[in-house]
Amino acid sequence: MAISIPCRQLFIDGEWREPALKKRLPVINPATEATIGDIPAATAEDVELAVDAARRALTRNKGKDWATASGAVRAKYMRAIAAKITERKSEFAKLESIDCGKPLEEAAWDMDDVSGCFEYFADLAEALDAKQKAPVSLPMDNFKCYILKEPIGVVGLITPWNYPLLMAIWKVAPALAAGCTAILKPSELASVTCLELAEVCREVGLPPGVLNILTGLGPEAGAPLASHPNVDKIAFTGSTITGSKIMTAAAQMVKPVTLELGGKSPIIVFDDVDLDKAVEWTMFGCFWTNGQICSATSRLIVHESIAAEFLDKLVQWTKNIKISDPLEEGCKLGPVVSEGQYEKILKVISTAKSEGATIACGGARPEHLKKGFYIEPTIITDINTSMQIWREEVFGPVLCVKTFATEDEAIELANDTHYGLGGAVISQDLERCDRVSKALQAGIVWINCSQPCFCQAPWGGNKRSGFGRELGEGGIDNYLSVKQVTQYVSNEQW
Ligand code: TXE
Repeated sequence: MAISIPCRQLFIDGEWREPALKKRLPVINPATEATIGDIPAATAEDVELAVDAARRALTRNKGKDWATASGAVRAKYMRAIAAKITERKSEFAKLESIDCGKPLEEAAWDMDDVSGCFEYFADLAEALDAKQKAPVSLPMDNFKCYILKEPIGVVGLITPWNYPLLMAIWKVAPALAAGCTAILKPSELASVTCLELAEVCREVGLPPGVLNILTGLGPEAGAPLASHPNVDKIAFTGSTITGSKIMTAAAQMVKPVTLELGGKSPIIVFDDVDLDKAVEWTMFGCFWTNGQICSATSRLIVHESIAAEFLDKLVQWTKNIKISDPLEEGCKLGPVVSEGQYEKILKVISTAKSEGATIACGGARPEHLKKGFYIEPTIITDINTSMQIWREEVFGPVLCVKTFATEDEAIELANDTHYGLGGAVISQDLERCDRVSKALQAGIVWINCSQPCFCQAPWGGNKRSGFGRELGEGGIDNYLSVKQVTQYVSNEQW
């Protein structure tokens, strides 16, 4: 049966709007390479309208605007959105799956996380009511001081394609909870579920302009948003190179940014591990979502005394991963998102081969799949640390392996990277895990696992993986500004 997607327009000021230039972009199912629909392509003119709408929603009528509505009111809308997404979970999951190639089962878990994230930040929106005004104790009696936490204003949210709806919600939910109004610009490679989110916002009656959704290309729709003088903050997840462009644009306006960028995260496996469990987490850490995760632990650093046995098992199990159309029952690995990514990944693998690395398994298109952007899960050994495959983010199902002899050597290898997003350590010695966790230069460290993520815990990286932390209680602070109010309370002349 032919699969198609709903035909939508841009979502501006609570209404569907045709893009100013009437341009549309094809939606390609990466599993079949078939065009299954199209999405509107916004340009600077549409950005202008969306920013205006967001500004009006922020400051519309006294008492009726989003910024000064109570957190409890905002939470009510957010919970309604979460409930609708839960209600339409299987439809959303299917759309996500055909749009970005994610196995249907994984897409369904993402939808649970989407609703969970909205609910979590709805709770924080309510809690904000009690914390919005907080006294500060001063050393002088004739002054009183308090701080006000206020929404930053209109925010631009630019997101990637690997978790299309979830990455959007990581930004939309805290922004709305804080009382900001927003313009979301999802990735042109996977925007379908974000446009469905717009429909949900209409259904629950979210006030017009509070959330505007502009699909389109980065340079045409993302760049004018990042540099817009009336956008008060930009939050971005994506590549380091685009992150740097966005930061440059924001710098012109001295506009705050939070950046969650690429990674090349290590997983260190010590010699005291339960082999089966360690192999499972290693596979999960790198092949989950086809390795298209910013925090994928794509550099395996394994103790030399267990390396041969560990690798043997890892290769055998990896060969058994079911690769198929993501909608097929039991699929564990679908296609990568696009032809561009497919070609980029195969090129990096072929460069590694020509530089002398060994492909222990994978490295090519699976023979049984003639169409679609499929790449076998790939394990690469005989690596030296100057190789591109070891140093650069691949963003595909490619695991690089090196061995180590001592704990210090493992840490040195792990930290020898420009990135600093994630890291994992696998060992039964918890004191060692604790030591290694402290030594790793990363924003997220997993002990005896890799990749589990909870919206209650802060997320973000160091070095060229960006800065700022999303999620967790502090996640809402990304969208709040702090105002100091100091009052002179004495009758004496100052
Ligand atoms: O990313 P981009 P792409 C990495 C991964 C991947 C590479 C390229 O290594 O291979 O990036 O993917 C918007 N001004 N990650 O090209 O360009 C764009 O439209 C404003 C890691 O898809 O970073 C999209 O909405 N916006 C990553 C968003 O930026 C611009 C997830 C991300 O796209 C813009 C995705 C511009 N000039 C890719 N140019 C992660 N950290 O999770 C593009 N965009």
